[in-house]
Amino acid sequence: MIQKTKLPLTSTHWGTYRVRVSKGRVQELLSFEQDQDPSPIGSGIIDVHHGAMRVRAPSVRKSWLENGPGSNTDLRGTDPFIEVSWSEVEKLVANELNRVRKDYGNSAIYAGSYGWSSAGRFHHAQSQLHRFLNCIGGYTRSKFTYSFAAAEAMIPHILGSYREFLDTCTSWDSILENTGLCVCFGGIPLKNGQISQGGVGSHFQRQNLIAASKSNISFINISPVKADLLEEVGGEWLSPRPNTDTALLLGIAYTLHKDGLTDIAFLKKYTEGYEKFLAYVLGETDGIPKTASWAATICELDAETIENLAKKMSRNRTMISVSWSLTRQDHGEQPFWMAITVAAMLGQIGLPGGGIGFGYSATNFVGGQFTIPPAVPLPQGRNPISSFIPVARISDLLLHPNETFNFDGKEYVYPETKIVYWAGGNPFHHHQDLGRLMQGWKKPETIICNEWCWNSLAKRSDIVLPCNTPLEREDIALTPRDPYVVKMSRLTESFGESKTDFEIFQGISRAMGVESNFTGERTSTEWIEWLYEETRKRAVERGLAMPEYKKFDEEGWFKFSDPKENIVMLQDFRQDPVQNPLKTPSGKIEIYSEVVANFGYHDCPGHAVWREPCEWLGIKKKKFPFHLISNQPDNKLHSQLDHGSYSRAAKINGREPIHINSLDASKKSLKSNDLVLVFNDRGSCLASVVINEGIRPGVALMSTGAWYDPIDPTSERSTCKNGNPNVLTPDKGTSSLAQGPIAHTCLVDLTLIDKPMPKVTAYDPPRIIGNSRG
Ligand SMILES: Nc1nc2c(c(=O)[nH]1)N[C@H]1C(S)=C(S)[C@@H](COP(=O)(O)OP(=O)(O)OC[C@H]3O[C@@H](n4cnc5c(=O)[nH]c(N)nc54)[C@H](O)[C@@H]3O)O[C@H]1N2
Ligand SMILES: Nc1nc2c(c(=O)[nH]1)N[C@H]1C(S)=C(S)[C@@H](COP(=O)(O)OP(=O)(O)OC[C@H]3O[C@@H](n4cnc5c(=O)[nH]c(N)nc54)[C@H](O)[C@@H]3O)O[C@H]1N2
Ligand SMILES: [Mo]
Repeated sequence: MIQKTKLPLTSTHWGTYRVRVSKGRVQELLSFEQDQDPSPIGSGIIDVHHGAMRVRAPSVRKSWLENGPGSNTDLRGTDPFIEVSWSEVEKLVANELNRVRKDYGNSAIYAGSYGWSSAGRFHHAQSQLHRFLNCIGGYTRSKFTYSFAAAEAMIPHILGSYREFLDTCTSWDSILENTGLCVCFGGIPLKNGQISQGGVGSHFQRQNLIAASKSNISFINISPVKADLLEEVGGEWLSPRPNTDTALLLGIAYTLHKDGLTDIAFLKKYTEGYEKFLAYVLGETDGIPKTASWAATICELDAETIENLAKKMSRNRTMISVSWSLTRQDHGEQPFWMAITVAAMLGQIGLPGGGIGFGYSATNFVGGQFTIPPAVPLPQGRNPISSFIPVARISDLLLHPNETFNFDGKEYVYPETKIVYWAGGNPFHHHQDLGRLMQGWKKPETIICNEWCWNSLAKRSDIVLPCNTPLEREDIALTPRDPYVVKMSRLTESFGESKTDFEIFQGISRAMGVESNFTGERTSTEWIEWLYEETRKRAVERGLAMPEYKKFDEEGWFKFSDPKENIVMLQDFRQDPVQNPLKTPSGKIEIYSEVVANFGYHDCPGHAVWREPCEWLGIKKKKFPFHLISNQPDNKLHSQLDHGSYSRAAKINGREPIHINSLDASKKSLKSNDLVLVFNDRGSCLASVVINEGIRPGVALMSTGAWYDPIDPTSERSTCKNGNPNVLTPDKGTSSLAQGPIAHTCLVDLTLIDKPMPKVTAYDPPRIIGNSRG
C-alpha cells in the first residue's frame, strides 16, 4: 500500500484531503496529516460523484430549444431536457448573448452569480464567468454577500473597513493569554468552523475553544440554541428572543453609563459622536430610556441578568463575539454597530484579548494566528457596465425592472434582465422567499448555468453546461483566509462530457471571437503556475518565504510561517490614533456617523438604534407563534452534497429535522419524529420533529441546505417536501442602507401531518428525452 503522505492531495472548503484512487474512481478521502480536527463533510462526495445526478452532457430545456428564448418560461422546472453537443451549445449560448447584447445592451445580462462554488483558485467558477463576460462587454453584477451584507455596507462607516478587521480579528492566542470573559452573541458554533472559503489546511477552532475553556476564561452563550457553544466549554446560556440583541446591548450600555463604568477617556480619544448616542440611550431624543428593564421586556431576560452582565463585562478583559447571523436579520446593521459601541464604552478595543470580534468559528479562519497569504486571484478584467444590485435583491431585479432602490445613501435603478447566467452558486438554495423568486424566475428569456449535478438550480435553467468537480481538474488552493497553499491533483477523468468552467468559457469565447482575450493565451496549467508565481512575487516584497513553483508542485503543499506577535484587532489605532487613523471621516470609531445620518433613513439613522424587526416574537398581533432560525447546516456546506450519503444520513424518515423545545411540543401535541407542516403566509415545507431542550421555547430551528422540491413544481407556493426553509423566509432588505438578506427574521407555525405525503424527488434527475444528435 502506498504511504498516506505520498497520496495526491485535493482541497475543499471543508478541508484538505489525501485521496485514494483506484479503477479510475476516487475511493476514499483521508484527512490531511496537518489537519488537527478534520471535518467529515468531505465523505459526502464519493457516492454521488459518478451517480445518476451528474449532468453528463450539455442539456437544453425542450421549449427553449424548440421555440427559442422566452418560450414557456413557466415550464422551468418541469420541461424535459434535450442533450446537445458542445459545439451546438456553444453556438446557442454565443448567439443568445449576442442577440441580447445587440438588442438591449450588456446590462440585460445578470451574472452576479453569487455563491461559494468549490475551492481552487483558478477554477473559481464566478471569477471565470466574470472574466469571460468582461471580454464581451460586461454584465450587471451583485454587491456584497449573503453572509453579512449589512456589515459590509455599515462597518466601513463605523471603522473605515469591514474586511480588513474581519481578517485581523484578535487571534485565539491573544484571547488565551488575556481574556477573562467571552460574551458570544450567536455562540461560537463549531459546526460552522468546519469550513472556510477557498480551502482549509488545519481546523483550529475546536482546539482553541477547548484550551480557552480549560484556562480561566468564562463564556456566555447568547443564542436561541444552546449547542451554539460546545457542551464541554460549559459557560452560561442566555437565550433572549431572537433578533433582540440590539435591545440587550442597549440595556447593557445604559447600565454601564448609569453605574459610571464607561471608559470616558477612551471614548474621547478614539470615538466620534458618543454624546448623540448617549442622548438616545437616556431617552432624551425619543422619551424612552433604554434601561435594563426596558431591554428586559423586549428580550425576555431579567433586568438583573442584564445589569449583572454589564458589570461583569466591565470587570473583566472582555471579548464580545458577534456571530455573522446577527447581520442576516431585519435591521441587521444595528447589532454590529451596537456591539462596537458597547466595546468602545468598555474601552478595551485594541487591547490584547479585549474588544470585539466578528464571528469566532463562523468559518475556520476567524481568530487565526496566521500570516495572511498575499494570494493573487485570477484577473477578471474590467466590467464597463455600472449597473448592479445589492446581492439579495435578485427577485426585485427580476420583478421590478426600471424601478428605483435605495442603497448606501444613493438611489439606483434596476436594469431590465433578459439573460441570467449562474456559475458556482444556487439561488434556489440561498435566496429568501423562494415562491417570490419563482415568480421572478419566469421573467428572463434565458437562464444559463454551469453545474455538475441536477440540483434545484440546474433543473430550473434553460441551458445547463456540465462542469467538472474539483476531483476532475488540476488546481491550486491559495486564499488569504488560510496559511496553507495546496496543489490540487486531477484525480479522475471527467464524468460524461463535463468540462472545467475554464474550458466551458473557452469554448463559448471561441464561438464569439474572443478566445485569446479570455484565455490570456495560457493553458490552465500555465495559469496555476502564474497565480503561484505572482503570489510569490508579492510574498517576497513582504519578506515572506515561499518555495519555487517546482518544489511546491513536488511537495504538494506549503504553509506560510505564523507571525510571532499575537494579532490584536485595532492595536495600531489604539497605540497611535493620529499616525494610524481609521478610514472614517473623523479617523475615529464613529459611534455617531454624520454620513449615515445625512442619508436620512428612518430604518438606519446616525447611530445604533433598536428598531422592531418586521417579524419577531414580541410583535403585536402575532399570527405565527414560532421564530424560525434557519442556520447553517452541520453536515454539509449550504446545499452542496445534500444528495450525498453523509447529508442524507442526518434526515429523519427522509425529511429535514426541525428542533423545538418540549414545552412547545406538548402545546402542539407533537412527539419526536412526527412529520409536520411548517408554514406561514409565504409558503410551507415538511419536516420531522426533534424535541430539544437546548432550544429556546418559541423558537424552531431548521438548518438550510435541503434541495428545494415543491410538491407541484409549477406552483409558486407549493409545499417543499424536502424541507428547504427558504420557502418561509422573508425577502426584504435589512434597511435602505445595506439591503442585506434577513433569513433569520421569520415567524412560522407547525401542524402535525398524519397522512402519507409524496416522496422526495429532489434527488431524481429531470426527464431527458433523447438528444439532438440523434
Ligand atoms: N434561510 C437561510 N438562507 C441562507 C442563509 C441562512 O443562514 N439562512 N445563509 C446564506 C449564506 S450566508 C450564504 S453564503 C448562501 C450560500 O449560498 P450558495 O453559495 O449559493 O450555496 P451553495 O450550495 O454553496 O452553492 C454553490 C453551488 O456551486 C456549485 N458548484 C460547486 N463547485 C462548482 C464548480 O466548480 N463549478 C460550478 N460551475 N459550480 C460549482 C454547487 O453544486 C452549488 O450548486 O446561502 C444564504 N442563504
Ligand atoms: N458546516 C457549515 N459551516 C458553515 C456553513 C455551512 O453551510 N455549513 N456556511 C458558512 C457561511 S457561508 C457562513 S456566512 C457562516 C455563517 O456563520 P453564522 O452566521 O455564525 O451562522 P448561522 O449558523 O446562521 O448562525 C449561528 C448561530 O446564530 C444563532 N442566531 C440566529 N439568530 C440569532 C439572533 O437573532 N440572536 C442571537 N444571539 N443568535 C442568533 C443561531 O442559533 C445560529 O446557530 O457559516 C459558514 N460555515
Ligand atoms: Mo455565507
